[in-house]
Amino acid sequence: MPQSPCILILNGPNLNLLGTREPEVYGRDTLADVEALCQARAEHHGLLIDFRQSNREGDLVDWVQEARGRCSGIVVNAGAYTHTSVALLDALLAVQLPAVEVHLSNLFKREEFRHHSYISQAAIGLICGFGKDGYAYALDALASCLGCKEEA
Ligand code: CA2
Repeated sequence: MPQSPCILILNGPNLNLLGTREPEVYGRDTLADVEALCQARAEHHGLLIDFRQSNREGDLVDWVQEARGRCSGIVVNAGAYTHTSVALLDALLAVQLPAVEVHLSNLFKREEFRHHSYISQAAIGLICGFGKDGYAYALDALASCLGCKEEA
C-alpha cells in the first residue's frame, strides 16, 4: 500500500501560549487542542500530519526546507514572523509545495502592521478569523488540491 501523504503543520512564535492568555483574541483552546483537531481532520482525508511549533525563525526555515521530498503540503501559521520574515517566504518559495496560510484571528480587523503578510506570496490561499477551525479548513483545501479521497 502506498503511504499517505504527509502535511507539515507549522506554528510560529508564542503559539505555544495558546489557551493561557488573551482568550478574547485567540480563544481558549490550547495548541494541543489544535493538534488534536488537525489529527482528526487529516485522518478524515487519509493524510498524515507532522505538527510543530517554534519560537525561532531559523527552526521554521529549516523545517520548511526539510519538507521537500518528505511532505506533500504545508499549513503555516507563522505568528508574528508572518509580518516580518522574508527568510520564511524564500524557504516556502524554494520548496515549491502547496502551502496554506492560517491565522486564528482576523488580521484585517486588527492593527495595520498585521495587514501585510510576507508568507501570502508563497501560499495558494489564506484563511484567517475562524480560530482553530481555520486549521481544519486549511487541511480541507490541501486535501482537495492533492486530490485526496474522503473517508466515510
Ligand atoms: O492570528 C494569528 O494566528 C496570528 O498569527 C497570531 C500571532 C500574531 O502575531 C499574528 O499577527 C496573528 C501571535 C501569536 C501569539 O499567540 C498568543 C496566544 C496566547 C497568548 C499570547 C499570544
